[in-house]
Amino acid sequence: MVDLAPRTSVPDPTGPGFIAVLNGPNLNLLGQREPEIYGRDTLADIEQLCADTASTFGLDVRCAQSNHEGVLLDAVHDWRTAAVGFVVNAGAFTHTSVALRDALATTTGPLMEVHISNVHAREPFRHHSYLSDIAAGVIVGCGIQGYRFAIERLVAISPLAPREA
Ligand code: CA2
Repeated sequence: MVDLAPRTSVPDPTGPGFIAVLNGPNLNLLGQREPEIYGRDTLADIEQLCADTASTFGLDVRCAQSNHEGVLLDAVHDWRTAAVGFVVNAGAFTHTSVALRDALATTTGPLMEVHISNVHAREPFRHHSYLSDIAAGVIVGCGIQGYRFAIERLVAISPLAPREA
């Protein structure tokens, strides 16, 4: 049976603000295949890195990964007005999904698009993104460090981020 619940590994926070981290199809397989492209880190490593990075700014994370487009849409809808910002690696949906783009265009906080690999050095079909022109920034080819950079950038630019008094 297909499990349509998003995989979440970081519990919902009770704190004042959170960064939403969305990962798309097949990213649950990270660390198991194609290490020459994606490295050896796992999805759990990414989510822990995001939680650690966000915590340095007094923020929590809510993480979701799904292989189902509609599940990712539901996560965006659930968090779209509450999240300080979104870090999204939509995987192959980056190159195909107008629906995910339309959902992400409704968020209150900014969007950072992340790709572990340098999509521009790969096949031509990976060069187009339905998300890049609605994103505040795009980080490609930096491995899982890109997620950390994306959170640092969201904190710098989001009107919903905590500020020094
Ligand atoms: O580089 C990225 O982060 C991508 O978003 C990864 C997607 C790909 O479709 C995008 O073009 C670029 C694919 C993720 C697949 O992940 C796997 C992990 C391990 C083994 C096989 C696939």
